[in-house]
Amino acid sequence: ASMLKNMNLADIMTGLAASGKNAKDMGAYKFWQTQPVPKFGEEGGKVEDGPLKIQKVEDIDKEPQPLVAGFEWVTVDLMDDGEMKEVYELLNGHYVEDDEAMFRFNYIPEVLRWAMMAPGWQRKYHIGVRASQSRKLVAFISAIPVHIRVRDKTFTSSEVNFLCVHKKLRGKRLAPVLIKEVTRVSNLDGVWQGLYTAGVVLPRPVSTCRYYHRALNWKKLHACGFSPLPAGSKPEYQVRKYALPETTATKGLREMQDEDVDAVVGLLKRYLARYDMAPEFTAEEARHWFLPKKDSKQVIWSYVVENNGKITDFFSFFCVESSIIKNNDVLRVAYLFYYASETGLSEPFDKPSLKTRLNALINDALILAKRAKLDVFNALSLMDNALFLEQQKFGGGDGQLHYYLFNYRASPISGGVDAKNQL
Ligand code: MYA
Repeated sequence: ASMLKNMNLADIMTGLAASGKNAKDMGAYKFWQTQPVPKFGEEGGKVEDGPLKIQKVEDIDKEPQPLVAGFEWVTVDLMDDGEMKEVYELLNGHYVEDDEAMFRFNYIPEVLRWAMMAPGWQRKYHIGVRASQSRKLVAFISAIPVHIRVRDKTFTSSEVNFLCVHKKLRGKRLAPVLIKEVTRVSNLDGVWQGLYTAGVVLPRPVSTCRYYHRALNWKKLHACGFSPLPAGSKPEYQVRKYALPETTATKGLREMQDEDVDAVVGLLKRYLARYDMAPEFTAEEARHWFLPKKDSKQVIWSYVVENNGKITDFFSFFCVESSIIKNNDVLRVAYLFYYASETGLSEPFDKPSLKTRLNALINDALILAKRAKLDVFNALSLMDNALFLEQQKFGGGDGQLHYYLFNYRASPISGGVDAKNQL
């Protein structure tokens, strides 16, 4: 998880945008240097991909580490509206902010349910810490199981997200205790690998992506401080620059439905095979991640292109709000999720055709996101996004998203990573 906004020109010029501004020496990572993760300054050259540390379930502690006096472990019941609200409120007040504390993620219960109750979820992975006296929820960490492929090897891994410590308890080394607890629970289930993202630099990213933003509602983005007015430009010019047509252009484009699930899974599997690292979806998982729930606030939008009865293309985006801290309003932010196109699978591979096709699809995605009243469309520098970011008027953001694997050594990953983990 990482919170970013459009970068000012000043930062580009001073090089503030360059990677590694948060990096420390390995010795300064008092916790992370004890964990089975690759270290900075280690190896290079060819190594075989695989686990760093092999353990047995019988050797794993049956009980959590004790917490400092006054606090206790709980598992949170996200089926219970009251407990869901407690997680929502902890994150709404204390989760990820941008560097200047202008925005903070606002993960509404519908999004939290989508993200943490995916197929295979178990309550024991919704780990909280409560103050014993007041019963207040003061810290949280979660995981869901994912099947992740790194080159030719696929393994189950715990995708860890929503690590959060109340602002008043920061800097007390509670985060390492939470991380060890989610590791222990995973290990007892025979899961030995982890997958996670963070805006901060830790030992050692498998891949680093940059966020790009495409304004849909430039006036609002400017008013709340997200998008600066470029030097020498006028607001009317920016509004005109980001204007979009009312209707989509791709022939055969329609909302994805339940009966498309198998075709989408097949198309995605073949398309994602192009990348070094990607998730593998079962039909059940694809149904969960891509089909909107019609009975609650919409979180996910998915579309397919059908021509002559065949699904040739697919794209999806989800919405996570961010609170605008100064005025109690929210930004509705679209995040490009997975996509796939037969055009990218033609033999021989025809990059100009894929570029044309992706530009058409993403332009339609922008139109649909605007129609859904979303304010900005985010995409990362992963998958084939380089083919459309510039043409679709995305601009670089002011930070990065680092992808990490726990207990897995992988030689450098190029291209695609798990777009889901940007949540
Ligand atoms: S990323 C989103 C993280 N959340 C936020 O940024 C919300 C706002 N911030 C906070 O709530 C706190 O500042 C947090 C740290 C909780 C982040 N990932 O307790 P401390 C290391 C991993 O004194 P606090 C997400 O959710 C830091 O380098 N480690 O610090 C994915 C230092 O270690 P070292 C982090 O500020 C999470 C230690 O913690 C992160 O009070 C994936 C300091 O602890 C971070 N984002 O609390 C977790 N930030 O001394 C890993 C700081 O070594 C999962 N630290 O430098 C690993 C896989 C586990 C499963 C394995 C299965 C087998």
